[in-house]
Amino acid sequence: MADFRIDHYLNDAGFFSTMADDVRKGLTSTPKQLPPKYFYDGRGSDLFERITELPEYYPMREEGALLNSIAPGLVASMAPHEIVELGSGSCTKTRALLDAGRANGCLRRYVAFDVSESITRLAAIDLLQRYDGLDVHGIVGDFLRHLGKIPTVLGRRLVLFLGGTLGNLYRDERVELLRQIGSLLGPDDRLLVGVDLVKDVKLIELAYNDSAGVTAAFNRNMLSVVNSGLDGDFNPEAFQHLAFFNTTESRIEMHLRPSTRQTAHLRKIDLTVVVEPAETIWTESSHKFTAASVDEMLTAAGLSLREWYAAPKDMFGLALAGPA
Ligand code: AVJ
Repeated sequence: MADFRIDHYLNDAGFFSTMADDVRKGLTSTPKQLPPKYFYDGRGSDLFERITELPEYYPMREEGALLNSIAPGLVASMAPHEIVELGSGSCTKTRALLDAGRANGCLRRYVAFDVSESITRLAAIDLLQRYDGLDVHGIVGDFLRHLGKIPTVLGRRLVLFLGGTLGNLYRDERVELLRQIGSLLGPDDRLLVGVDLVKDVKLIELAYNDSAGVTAAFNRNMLSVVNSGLDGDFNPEAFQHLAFFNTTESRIEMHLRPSTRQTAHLRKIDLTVVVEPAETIWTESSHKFTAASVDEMLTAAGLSLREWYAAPKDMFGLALAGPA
């Protein structure tokens, strides 16, 4: 009988206190900012799923196609006993690897690690039904704080960090997180990281300014998340969605800009926030890479690039890394 469990490390009290600290710090600094992890409540995770289906949003499709093409070879070459996925979300792309793992007969366990409890539960139950005999272990946590909660290794391990999520972090945070992930790897274990690549700026900007307005709704939803977490009264509709490529920093920035001066009260932390039309709340940075910048970043984190896979026209990249 396959094993199934979900462990929660984001209890309400802990979630509340980190959110209280993050929001107070972010909204009292200049420029005002909020961490992108607060996009992903139930509604935000649904909106993100819808983003991945948009015609303009290429990263998910490109990564999915690339994964499908490399999965059999990758699984054959290392025959992982377990796959640990950070930021697993709905796990749909992962199925290419799970299918290959099942065909190969090596795979015993899948560990899904995500901030969203609802999506992790749904995904885990779906996988249990699809993959007879596969142990499925969900961890609801924040990968910047709870990596240590990943169960002890069961054999050869393949860690996945897909979707370009690493690009949400800044250089020092990326290197630090990669270093921590590296500490979960034995000599024969591997890490597969998905990164969006530098390309024509118009294509990148379109992916974050879709014509159906889903990305705008996703961006504004962060204010609803803050409202419900901290008993606030932001009016999300009063904010305009802004997304542009910052060439110097090689990243998409998403912001919320009020059309008129907005005053919000966050009662649970007794904070009044005034946002002027001349300023924004910076909600996300999504860094774009090159093969060379990925190689350099892995090396800085004590890892080494073992294989580089790129989608046609360098639309997206997957880096397979191992301990240096
Ligand atoms: C989940 C961080 C990879 O940066 O493309 C999508 C999030 N934000 N549209 C990305 C996102 C707006 C996404 N990542």
